[in-house]
Amino acid sequence: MPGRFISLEGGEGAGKSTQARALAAALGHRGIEAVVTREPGGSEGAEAIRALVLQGRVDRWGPRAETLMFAAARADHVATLIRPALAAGCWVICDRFLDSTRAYQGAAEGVDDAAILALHDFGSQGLLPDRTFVLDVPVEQGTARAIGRDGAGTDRFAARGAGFHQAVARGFRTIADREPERVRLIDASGDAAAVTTRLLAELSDWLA
Ligand code: T5A
Repeated sequence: MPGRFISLEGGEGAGKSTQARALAAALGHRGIEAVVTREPGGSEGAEAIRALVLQGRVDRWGPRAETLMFAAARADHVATLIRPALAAGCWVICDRFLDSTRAYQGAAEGVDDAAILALHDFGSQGLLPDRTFVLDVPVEQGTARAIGRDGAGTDRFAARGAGFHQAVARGFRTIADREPERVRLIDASGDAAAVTTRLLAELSDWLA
């Protein structure tokens, strides 16, 4: 049986990495092997692009160049890690995927959603997660969590102002509103264990 593909999305500090690990552990207890991976990155080629796109001055790249780099990184990640893992029957939990490009480069930076989807069709043959969780926390709370983790060190996106991050959050909510079959908005406030419980409840149809 092919595996299930889950993506975790949301703004900075929403708790995606924390929940990806917790979900994999909870699935492991149920006898389900889950591979945890991330974007940008997750494969050797995509990790090389990650360094290019996240480091340096905020204005190092424009939104179109960023969109192309994220799509290229994703194409490599999908071909070399995600599809083979799913074909081997593993579940894949991906910390960010296509919807991050739609929210950051699309909603917040003005790149056309149809163009982002067309690039995804070309680069990754349109692979979509079976289920996507958007972890929703107020921007200030997410920023505080990220600062608690990173201190002053940030990447090119985290360094942008509150207005940018509010636009990203609206972008994610719009995707969740428009694609309810795939995308579920999850309250990611409160302690991490409570958020994991909410996520597992949203997977109960697959775990019964
Ligand atoms: N990007 C990415 C794009 O612009 N377009 C794209 O297509 C893609 C794929 C990637 C950057 O690239 C941009 C978006 C990003 O800006 P990254 O380094 O991979 O950056 O990091 P992010 O994915 O941004 O990770 P975040 O900083 O958003 O953090 P997470 O993973 O959401 O949060 P996490 O789990 O690390 O938690 C942060 C801190 O909060 C604590 C954790 O212990 C940690 O210290 N925490 C909680 N504290 C209290 N209550 C909870 N419930 C908590 N959950 C976690």
